[in-house]
Amino acid sequence: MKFFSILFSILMFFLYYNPVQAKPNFPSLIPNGTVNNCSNCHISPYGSGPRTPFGETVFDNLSNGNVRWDLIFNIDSDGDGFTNGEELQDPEGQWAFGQSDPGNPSLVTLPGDASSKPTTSSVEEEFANNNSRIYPVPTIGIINLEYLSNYFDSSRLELFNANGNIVYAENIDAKIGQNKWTINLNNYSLNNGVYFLVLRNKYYNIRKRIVFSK
Ligand SMILES: [Ca+2]
Repeated sequence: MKFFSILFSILMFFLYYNPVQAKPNFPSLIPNGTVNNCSNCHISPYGSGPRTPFGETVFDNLSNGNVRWDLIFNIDSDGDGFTNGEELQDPEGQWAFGQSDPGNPSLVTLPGDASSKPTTSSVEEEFANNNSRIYPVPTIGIINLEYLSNYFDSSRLELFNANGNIVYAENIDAKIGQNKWTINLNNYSLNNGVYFLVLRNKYYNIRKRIVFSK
């Protein structure tokens, strides 16, 4: 009889113990948290046990049962070169608990695992270059660069002459989605000729040829 009693207890334990449900609210406390659920904060995908570096960051920034996302979005917990916000598709930390998930869930990576990080591959570079255009060519002065970006990031816009010297440079913020920049070449006392406009950030480089003819 005692045997059955113990067996019953064990059955009840497994019936009601669901490690994923043990912390039902945690994934919803960070943007796109349900994409990778417990793996964001724990080494074990079932939650509990040792925390990932991001899990430690979260644990250190809990307030009344909520995660202070505003304090941790700009930290790179796992040291892979990308902030927690960049990995969870909210690079500017604008998301708040209760809002729908930001950005593109299919691009979410693990903020607590340095081997999981956003794509900086030739695929991303090809995407950026295939989804960008420069016009008009040739130009008498005004030049427009339009491009589609999968990521928010600070970028460097540089104009090179045919000899490879930088004749103009500017730091800009690329946003997720369509971007457009306009430059008036007449403001920089340039000679007629061929120039190259390069936009680069840590995800991709876009390189476009310009013909300037006043
Ligand atoms: Ca990171």
